[in-house]
Amino acid sequence: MVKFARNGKGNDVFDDATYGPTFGGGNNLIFFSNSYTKSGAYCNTYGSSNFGNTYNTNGYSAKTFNGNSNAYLDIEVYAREIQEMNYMGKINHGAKVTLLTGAVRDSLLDRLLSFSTPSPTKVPAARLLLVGSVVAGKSSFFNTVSSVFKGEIRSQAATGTTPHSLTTKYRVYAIRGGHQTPAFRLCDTMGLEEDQGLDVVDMAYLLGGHVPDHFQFNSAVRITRESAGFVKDPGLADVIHCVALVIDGSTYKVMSSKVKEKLLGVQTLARDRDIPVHVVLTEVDKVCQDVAEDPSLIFRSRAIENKVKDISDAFGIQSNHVQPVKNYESETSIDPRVDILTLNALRQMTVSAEDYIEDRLDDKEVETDTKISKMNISS
Ligand SMILES: Nc1nc2c(ncn2[C@@H]2O[C@H](COP(=O)(O)OP(=O)(O)OP(=O)(O)O)[C@@H](O)[C@H]2O)c(=O)[nH]1
Ligand SMILES: [Mg+2]
Repeated sequence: MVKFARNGKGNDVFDDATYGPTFGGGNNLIFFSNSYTKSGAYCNTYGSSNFGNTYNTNGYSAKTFNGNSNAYLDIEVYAREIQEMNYMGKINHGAKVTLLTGAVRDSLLDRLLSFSTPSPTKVPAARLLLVGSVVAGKSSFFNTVSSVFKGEIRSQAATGTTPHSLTTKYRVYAIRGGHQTPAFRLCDTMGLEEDQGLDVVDMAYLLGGHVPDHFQFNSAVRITRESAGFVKDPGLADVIHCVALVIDGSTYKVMSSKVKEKLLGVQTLARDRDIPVHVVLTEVDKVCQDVAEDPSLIFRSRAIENKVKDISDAFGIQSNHVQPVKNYESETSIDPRVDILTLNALRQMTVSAEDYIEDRLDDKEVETDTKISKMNISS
């Protein structure tokens, strides 16, 4: 190995439509020129070497390297493509190289920052409800989203491992940070437990937008119309527009059947109201060691593929609505590979929320038209 110092004349390396990757302003090293021909076992690529122009070669010449010949025995050509992550949420084993890079992260972030609901005046922000068992990673998901948008690790919501839900207040979080507040809210709830915590009536009120921000949950007392701050007449802006069932992938197999029933109950309530339901599959780093080491391998992991399939079958949710994520929990700085998974999940949910809001706005227009036509008939 020899190192050539640049002499500062520029064009150290550049791309050229005819020559391909080229080193040196005086074409110190050109590998190709126009086309190549095959001659016996060799390929002549019509490259050339003219050392010493942009690099100080310390007396080495083209002859030293290749005997002044640009004939090759073997040439390998690599195409590097930056493809956006497989939005289908499917494990794509056949995918070539999925680069979970800063560029992809930035483009997803931009999309979410420019997201707006179909009617920003009537519905300023899409409300995404996080529901799941205790310790599923609901509050951590909010913290992760907040970290992604703020560009540094944040831990606004309390998280931790406790026998009963650590989150006891309903919180409707806006993601503040940077220059913009994206047009979605994450609604964090108390964890579902076997014999206490939220029940189906509480959930119906949550979905219907009757529960105010900062509402203090009480495991022993059901939410009623008399509860503090109960929103009696919620509008389209107050209701939930998309439900995310937050499921810890590492403990899903041992999830109690009662909690699972509660989750299925929430799903039924949502479906009865045509509210889209997604799954945010957390703690996938504990499901697959490879993913723990490199989160970009998430869509290549057989273990995670199986987990997505199990959950998709058990809940009857299409697999592209089951989003594996890795929450920030002990990291000290953000990682584009983790950010992309989070942003991808959010993108899926906001798209579904958008569809739901659009449908409801259409319903309202039909209602108004019907009322007007009835008034015309009666007058
Ligand atoms: N390794 C790993 N740990 C996680 C992940 N998500 C959450 N955790 C950890 O799991 C624990 C519980 O997370 P929380 O976010 O508090 O869970 P929660 O669903 O809000 O729980 P409650 O509010 O108690 O119902 C915390 O110790 C987190 O650090 C993840 O993706 N990977
Ligand atoms: Mg919590």
